[in-house]
Amino acid sequence: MGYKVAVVGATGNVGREMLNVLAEREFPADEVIALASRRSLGKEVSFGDSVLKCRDLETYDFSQTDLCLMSAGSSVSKEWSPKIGAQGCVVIDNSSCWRYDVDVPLIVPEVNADAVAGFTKKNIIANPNCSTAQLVVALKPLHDVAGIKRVVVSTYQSVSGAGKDAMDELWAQTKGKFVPGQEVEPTKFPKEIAFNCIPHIDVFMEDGYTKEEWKMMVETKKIIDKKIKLTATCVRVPVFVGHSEAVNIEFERPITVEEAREILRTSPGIMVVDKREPGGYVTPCEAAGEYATYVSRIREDATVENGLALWIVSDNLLKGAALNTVQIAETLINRGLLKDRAAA
Ligand code: 11C
Repeated sequence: MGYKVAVVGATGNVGREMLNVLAEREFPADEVIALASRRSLGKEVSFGDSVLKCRDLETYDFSQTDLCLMSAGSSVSKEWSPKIGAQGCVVIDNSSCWRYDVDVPLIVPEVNADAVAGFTKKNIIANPNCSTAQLVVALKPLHDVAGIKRVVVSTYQSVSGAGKDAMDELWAQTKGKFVPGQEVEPTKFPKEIAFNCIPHIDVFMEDGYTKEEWKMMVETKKIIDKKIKLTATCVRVPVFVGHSEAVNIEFERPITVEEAREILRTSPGIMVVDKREPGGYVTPCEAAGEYATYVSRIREDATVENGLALWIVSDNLLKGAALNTVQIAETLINRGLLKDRAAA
C-alpha cells in the first residue's frame, strides 16, 4: 500500500517540480492529486507518464489524504494549512507562513532531520526559503567541525524564484532590447531585470534589510544554531534557474581549505567542484535540473581569524523547494512518522 498525496499549487513553478520529483524518485504514492485555485481548474499538469487534471482546493476533502505538499503562497497556506492539518493530513509547506512558528519544524533533511518529529502539534512542517536551503546544506558540516561565528553572504538569485510571470518578464524584456517597438516595462520587478542586477528581493524592513535577507538570517539560526551571526545582501540577476551565493565564514576554531574540502566532499547533498583553473567551478546553468548543492572556489579568507570563502550554487526550484519538500516526506516515511490512513 502507498500513500495518498495532494499537491496544492500544482500549476506553479514549484508545484510542477514537486510532481516531477515525486515521479522521478518513485515516491510510494498510490494516488497523487493536483489541486489549484478556481482559475486553474481543469488545467492539466504532468506527473511522470500521466497527466493530472487540476481539482479545486476549496472543495477537496483531505480526510483520507496522508500528505499535502503545499506551494501556493503565504496567504493560501495561512488559511488552508491549519484546516488540512486538523483533518489529520500532514502539510509540508513551501511558503514563509509557518517557518518561524515555534510549533512548526523548519527542515532541511541533510541538516536537522531529527527536528521533524515536532510536526505533530499542528501537522505542519515548513520548507525553508530557497536561498537558505542551499546555504545550510554547506554550512552545517563545517559548523560541526569548526563552529561558525559569523557568515557574510551575497546572493545572485534567479528570476524563477519570483514565479513564472517573472521568468516571462526576463524573456520578453531581453527580446525587447533587440526588437524596436517590443520594449517591455518592468512589472514583476522594481527595475529592468534584463542585462541588470537588482539588490532588492521581497519587501523592505525597518532596518533597511529586505525580508529575503532577514529570512536567510532567521532561518539559518533556526535550522543550525541560534548563535550563528549572519548578514546577507540578496540580489536578483538575469538567470532563469539556479541561485548562487558568495559566502565568507568566520569560525571559532582553525579549519584549513583542505579540511573543509574533504568535509564537504563527504557530506550529504553536496558536490565539490573546485579546480583552480578557468571553468573549474559550477555556475547556475550547470546546476539547473540537478539535485545537488555545488560548492566551488573554497579558499582562505585571511581578513579574519579562521576564515574561509566559498561559492555555493543550487537549483532553487529543486533543493530550494520541491526536492527538499519531497525529501522531508521521505524522512517522515523512513522514520515511521507518516500514517497510511487507508491501511489504518
Ligand atoms: C526568491 N527566495 O528567489 C525567493 C523565493 O520565502 O519561499 C522564495 C520565497 C520564500 O524570490
